Amino acid sequence: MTISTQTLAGRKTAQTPVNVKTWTVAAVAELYELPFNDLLHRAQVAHREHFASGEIELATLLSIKSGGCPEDCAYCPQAARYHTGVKAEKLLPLKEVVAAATAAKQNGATRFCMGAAWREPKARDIEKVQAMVSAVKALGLETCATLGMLSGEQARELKQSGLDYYNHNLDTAPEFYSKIITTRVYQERLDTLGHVRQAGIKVCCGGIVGMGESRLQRAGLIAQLANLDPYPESVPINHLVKVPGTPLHGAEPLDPLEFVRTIAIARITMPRARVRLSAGRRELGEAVQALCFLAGANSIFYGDKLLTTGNPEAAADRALLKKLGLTTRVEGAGASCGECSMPQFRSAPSPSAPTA
Ligand code: SAM
Ligand code: DTB
Ligand code: SF4
Repeated sequence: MTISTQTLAGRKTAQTPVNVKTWTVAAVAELYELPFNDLLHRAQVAHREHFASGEIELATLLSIKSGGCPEDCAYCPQAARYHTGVKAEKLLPLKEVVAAATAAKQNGATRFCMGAAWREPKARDIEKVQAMVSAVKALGLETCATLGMLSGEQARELKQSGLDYYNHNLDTAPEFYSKIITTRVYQERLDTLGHVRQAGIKVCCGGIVGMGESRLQRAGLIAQLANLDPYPESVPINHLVKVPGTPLHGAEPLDPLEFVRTIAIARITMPRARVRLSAGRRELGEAVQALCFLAGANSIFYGDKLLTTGNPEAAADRALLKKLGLTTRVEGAGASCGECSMPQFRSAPSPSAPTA
């Protein structure tokens, strides 16, 4: 367990988090019951203690292998068994990945996430992804991959090639999980997270809200994440994107303020984590996203596409960040300014920058 001892004006740097307490589901559920303003105030205090509150990380996603997945995740447009119009493609060639990462960097992203629609990668896949990770890292970007379940050996191989983060979500509470996925069990997800952590790769782990789960089950997901020891460095909170053809296409709408509450509770329970406002931003609109930033979200996927679904246009995101007076992380993975230990920031990328 790593504990950051560096402080600056009372702020700790955002390093590998440490669990200072265990969260019961009941304690998380109590946070959901707080008056909205009190909840957001607590989230703001937690956020400002550990981060510059107006600083947002821009990460760009690329689907390096789309569609044809054998799994049955009820939300996912890439599962072969659902008729969603997503075609099964081969792994992208290295040069296409490098071109996309180069464009992402030019557009102001500092983190590049490569996603593959696999249950788990094969040995030959890992070799190819290793080459992609090394090449993206050489551009000066932080690297992240999400490839499905990993063995300990595969995690170590990815670490050797320079992988900074591995994204593998718990997705929902253990009690609700079997309603969403039957082709792999919760424990297999925890095992992969253990392999990633053991290999020394930073953990990016979160879930999806709005799949028909109860508030208590949302609390159950957050408690699971917050009790990982240490809790993840990076926590994507996805709002379900309802894709025609998937079993969850007709899911009941979620009150957007319940989504904001979930962001705030992720911030309070995992104060040093980068809380990522992930899928579903197009549907949330500007006002709800602004509330999410107020609630402690400090990372977004930036670029016109997520993996297979849409994301706000990069120009619209730049305009939103500017309107809210938010700044973005500069290149150089957590680089400090030289005079202090806080990471460097800049104004929202220039509107004249090319779009992704
Ligand atoms: N196949 C790998 C896996 O499942 O771990 C990696 C890719 S998978 C698309 C990554 C994550 O995207 C999922 O765990 C889920 O949380 C999120 N996701 C997928 N489809 C989504 C949707 N329709 N709405 C919101 N989040 C979604
Ligand atoms: C995560 O939690 N959300 C991102 C990232 N990790 C890989 C993926 C969202 C996918 C949304 C559906 C799609 O575009 O296919
Ligand atoms: Fe496959 Fe991942 Fe989609 Fe599940 S979420 S169907 S494992 S691509």
